[in-house]
Amino acid sequence: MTRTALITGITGQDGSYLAELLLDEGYHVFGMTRRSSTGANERIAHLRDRIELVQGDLLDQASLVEALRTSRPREVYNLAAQSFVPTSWNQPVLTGEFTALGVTRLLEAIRQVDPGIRFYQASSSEMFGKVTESPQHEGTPFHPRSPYGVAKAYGHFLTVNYRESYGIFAVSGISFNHESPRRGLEFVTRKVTDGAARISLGLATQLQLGNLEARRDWGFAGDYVRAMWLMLQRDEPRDYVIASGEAHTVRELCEVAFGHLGLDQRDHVVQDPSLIRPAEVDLLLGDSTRAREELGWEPKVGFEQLIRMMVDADLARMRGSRDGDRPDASAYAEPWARAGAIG
Ligand code: G4F
Repeated sequence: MTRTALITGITGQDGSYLAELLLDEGYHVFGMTRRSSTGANERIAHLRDRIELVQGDLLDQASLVEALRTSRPREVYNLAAQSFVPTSWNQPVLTGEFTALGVTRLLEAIRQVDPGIRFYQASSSEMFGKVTESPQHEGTPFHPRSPYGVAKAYGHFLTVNYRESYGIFAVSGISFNHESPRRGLEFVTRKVTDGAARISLGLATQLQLGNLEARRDWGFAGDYVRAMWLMLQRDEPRDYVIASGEAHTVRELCEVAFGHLGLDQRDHVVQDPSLIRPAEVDLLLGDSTRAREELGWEPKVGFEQLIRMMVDADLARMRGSRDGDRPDASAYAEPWARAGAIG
């Protein structure tokens, strides 16, 4: 029998990779989109005739019930959120509505329509925030440093609570930063790879960044969606950290990106104090031993390979390349990033 999945946030980076994976696994894939996000479908344009879109909004309970009734999924992946950390200081209430209460609305809709649905919540390493130990694992205490991190912690605990209260197969995947050529331009990896490509083509001379000493555990989004899927195939629901296990500074990221183009980042990167966050997360480094042992998951793309892939994709996009062997490079213009899209 064909399995059916519903993905919220399908127009985002992770949603598009997950949709590809589920289609490859033979799923009937539904994607939930908000009315306002229907204009930003670049990442799923190549899948449009293989997936079904249903309208729904994490702010609107009735629309979630309707989306579930229409799609009748066996699995629901909640990848939608207000996911850009700096925006969460400017729009803390809206961030809470989407990223925290949206989880309650969706789980309540599941309870109402079909409590047998398996539910994946996209939790975040931002919940660890001001870390108390390194590397961080499933038992590491949370100390979120932004309204976004606080909202994600709520979503995480609510997922655990619905599992414990109602016996729903609900799991939380605590993903560390994951990137790709489909990453929005506001996130630091893509900002750097796009900036380096621009500079190498003579389209710009400088790149303004904030904290160059922040350290992150960066992996490839295509690897991380596989872990999400594997979590819902287990006999028992359990939460997992998804991480590469390597941390690098933003400065190192710049060195790899600019170095790949034969440039020295010191000639181009400029620190802009206005980009420093009110409260920074200095270091995130994940321990994904549980996922590796119980899910048999491991990342395939390493840090330098990932950054070089992103630089090459940005370069190809700017050159107007339509290389068939670089599917990510040609398809993406920039509007969703500039618009600060949800999801
Ligand atoms: O790329 P970032 O904006 O990602 P951040 O804040 O770590 O959050 C991302 O990862 C989380 C998982 O841990 C997700 F939950 C979340 O949704 C998102 O995907 O910033 C990374 C680091 C920060 O320390 C930031 O201060 O890079 C530093 N940084 C330095 N200059 C910058 C910049 N970040 C951005 N976005 N832009 C800069 O110019």
